[in-house]
Amino acid sequence: MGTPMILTAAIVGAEVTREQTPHLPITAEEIAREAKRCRDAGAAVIHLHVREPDGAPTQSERRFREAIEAIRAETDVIVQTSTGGAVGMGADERLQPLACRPEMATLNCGTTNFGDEVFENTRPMMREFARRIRASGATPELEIYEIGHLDAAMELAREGLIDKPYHVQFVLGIRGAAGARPSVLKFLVGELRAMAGDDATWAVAAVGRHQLPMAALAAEMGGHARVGLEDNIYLDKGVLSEGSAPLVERAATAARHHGRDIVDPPRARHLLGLRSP
Ligand code: KMH
Ligand code: ZN
Repeated sequence: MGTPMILTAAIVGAEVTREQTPHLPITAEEIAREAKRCRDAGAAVIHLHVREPDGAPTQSERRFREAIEAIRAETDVIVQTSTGGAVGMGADERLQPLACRPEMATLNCGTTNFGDEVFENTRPMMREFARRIRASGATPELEIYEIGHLDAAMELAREGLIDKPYHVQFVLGIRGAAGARPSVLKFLVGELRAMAGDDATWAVAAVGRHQLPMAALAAEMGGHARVGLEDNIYLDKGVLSEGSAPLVERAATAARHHGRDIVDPPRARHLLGLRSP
């Protein structure tokens, strides 16, 4: 049996539009159907954003509750709600999904360029988000877009605001931030090991055409990976992916090729040390 690998499917996001791809799920029913397809393809975690019926990104508790209930009715995946939302949303707005008591939630570990915009995550915001995520009972996933974000995350650890084991997601290839290059991932993983030893798990979420190659590299390096329409809408050059499930399937195939064992949600819960759902 190979070493376990957790696949996360980011099935909605905040930026992708129906104009870019008709395969983007928007309603709670569409989101739940896609979550089930991704689970069947090998995803253990769904990274969740939600939309208003017109497709606008929202952090509305009501929309999250609808989507989470619909997902729960379909499948047993781990739901990881976004606290990043969309660029320009305020902290309280972004934190609303925690009221739904998700099993996991993202904790963005620093301000970063995000295309031509700025995605704000000041250190006081990070502390507040860490406290609120802990109070909700969710396990944070630390979103790292740059090397300095890793230092900022470890500062949260030293301040006692996050618990071991730390779950780190390297988000690579956002325009204006660290590129999705193998050398960057290898450097970041080395730094993580130097800072946290074996007290951390890591995954990579790479953008656009880098998504599947970087997921395969993560499989080779012993990490975990996130794929899905939030970060990449193409299955092959010029070929839209019909939802996130085909991307999960590709990542799972590559991972098995590297001898990895794709884990189901119960095993992922155990590996990530989540509270009981
Ligand atoms: N939509 C991005 C600005 C997260 O989910 O925590 C932020 C994002 C990160 O997607
Ligand atoms: Zn997100």
